[in-house]
Parts: sequence; C-alpha cells; structure tokens
Amino acid sequence: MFSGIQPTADSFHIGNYLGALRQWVALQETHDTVYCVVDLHAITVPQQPADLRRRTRVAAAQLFAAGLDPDRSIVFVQSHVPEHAELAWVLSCITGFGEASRMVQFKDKSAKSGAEAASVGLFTYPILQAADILLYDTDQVPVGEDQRQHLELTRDLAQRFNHRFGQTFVVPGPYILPDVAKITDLQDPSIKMSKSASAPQGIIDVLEDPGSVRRKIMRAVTDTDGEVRADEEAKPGVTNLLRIYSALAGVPVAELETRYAGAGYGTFKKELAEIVVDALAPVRERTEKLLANETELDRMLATGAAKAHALAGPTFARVRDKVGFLPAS
Ligand code: ATP
Ligand code: LTN
Repeated sequence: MFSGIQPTADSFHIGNYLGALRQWVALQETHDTVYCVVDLHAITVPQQPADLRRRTRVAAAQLFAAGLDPDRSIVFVQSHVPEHAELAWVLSCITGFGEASRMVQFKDKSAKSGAEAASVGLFTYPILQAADILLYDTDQVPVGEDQRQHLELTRDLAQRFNHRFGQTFVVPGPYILPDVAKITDLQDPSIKMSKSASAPQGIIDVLEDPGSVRRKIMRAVTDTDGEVRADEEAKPGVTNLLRIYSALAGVPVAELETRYAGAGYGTFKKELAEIVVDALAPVRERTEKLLANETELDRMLATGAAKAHALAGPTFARVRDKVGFLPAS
C-alpha cells in the first residue's frame, strides 16, 4: 500500500488528519505500507526554499506523531529516492498529451493562476504520482475521491508499459478510502477544508493552539433552526461539525443527535471543541518533540529513504532494461 501527502503548509488540518493520516495509521496493522512526503509534487507551484525545508520536516514529524511506526511503515521524503523523478520521465514518454490534458485537478489548480502561468510540472504531476505508486509494486493506494482520476491514469500507464515492453509493473487497484469523513470549511461548508483554498478561520490545524481551536469552533457557521441534527442539504455546517465529532469520539451521528436534542448549538460546540482539543493535543506534543531533535528526525527519514530505495531501485532496474537503456556500469 502506498500513499503520499504534500508538504505545502505549516500544519496538516483536521481534514487531512481524519481523511488520510488516521487511515494510514490504521492500515499499517494489516498491510505493508509505504508513505511519502511528496516534496517533488510541492514544487509544481512556487515554494520558498526555507518554507519547503521546514514544512517537509513538519509534515514528516506529524506523520510519526499521528502514529506511523518506522518499524512497521516505510516513511520517507520523495526527493531522497531519485527513481521517482527518473521513472516519471520514462512514463511521461508513454503518456499522450491529450491524455494528460484531461486531468481535472490541473484544470482546477491552474485556474487560480491561469493555464498560461501554470508550470509544466503542475501539468505532468499525475505522471509523477503514477511513478510514485508503480515503483513499489503497489496493490492499493489509500486516497480520497479527488484522486480517482490519477489512479486510473496510473493503471493505464502500467498496463500500457507492460503491453509494450513486457510484464514489469503491478497494476494497482484503486482503494478509495471507504466511509471517510469529508471535512468541509468551517466558514463555508460548501467547499472542502483545504490547505490552499480555505481561509484561516475555516481551517482547524493539527498543530493549532487550543484557544484558537475553541474560538474557531465556536464561530463555525451553522444555521438558524437551532437543532443539532445532520442534514447535508439544509444544514451543511452543523452536519460537518457532527461528522468531526463522530469521527473523533467514535460515536455514531444518530447517537449524537439524541444526546444533543434540545441542547442548542452553544453546548454542542463547547463539547465538540474539547473533543477536538483532546484529540489533537497528543499529536501536537509529539510533533513538537520530534521537531526539537532535527538530527534524529533526519536520521529516521534517512532510514526510511534507504528502505524505500531498496524497493524502488530494483523496479527501476527492470524498467531500464525493458526500455533498452544500457547498463550504467
Ligand atoms: P491542497 O489544498 O494543497 O490541495 P489539501 O488540504 O486538499 O491540500 P492534500 O495534500 O491534497 O490536502 O490531501 C492530502 C490527503 O488528505 C488526501 O488523501 C486527501 O484525500 C485528504 N484530505 C484533504 N482534504 C480533506 C478534507 N477536507 N476532508 C477529508 N480528507 C481530506
Ligand atoms: N496527489 C496526491 C498526493 C500524492 C499521492 C501520491 C497520493 C502524490 N503522490 C501517490 C497517493 C499516491 C494529493 O494531492 N493528495
């Protein structure tokens, strides 16, 4: 199982935590898991070097702090394993220009700056993602629904390469995370909570201080009918808060509706705030501890990279041979 997350913010948010991190931690119990901080993906949009360096460490620290165990999962930084970029080049040479042009995430992300200003790297990013996945003989890729099209491209490229050059890659099946809480923006429940699209008031960060978490939850947009009840259409704000509560406390939404019947939003929000603060506190504390010892964190990442390289190297050696590159030595 392989998945990746971009180091594009100074903290992950609670959507990333519930939709990715927590699932990744659970999956290491049952699968061989490889998780990557995808810094090569991050530079598809401009990054300040000092920010990227800091955010890569913060991202890795949060993965360990959330519960990824370096003895059970391979956790590494993408740019430490050069085969990602090398395989992406080879795959880009069997990807059609039209095929790449159909990726909707490029259309969404480039809409901000205009397609003219967007980088070629942002355009070819799904091919790099395919390389990430195929290097590890991956069977399944735990991601949200928004990544489905990239997984389909990955499957197509694997099959095309195998057909053209002979059996080389495992064709991954999709693994769209089941029943995963899709967390929306606290101020605008019609959009997903997002590192890049949400305003600070709409986001709860994993590393945020408790006072700020409480304030944001108390100010989260609700509605005027005053009933703590899930209704995606009529009450998207309250529904989102119920979803966060339910996911963190492990209590079904229906039970929460009963518990808070007639209680009003104030009481509900206050108790939710404490649930969130209590859930995030240990992750924040462990992250701070890991970041306080950079040498040790870098060592953990070097170990992860060595393990990843031991898997990716032989895969790329197969590719070299199939494509007809001369042996390098
Ligand atoms: P960006 O806005 O920069 O695209 P993001 O906040 O959308 O960032 P990603 O790095 O694209 O986050 O996603 C990392 C992982 O977190 C993915 O597996 C994605 O499915 C999951 N994820 C992101 N946002 C949410 C959300 N609001 N609710 C649930 N899961 C989410
Ligand atoms: N594109 C993904 C991040 C990502 C990824 C991957 C996910 C990069 N490489 C490989 C799964 C497998 C995103 O933006 N969430």
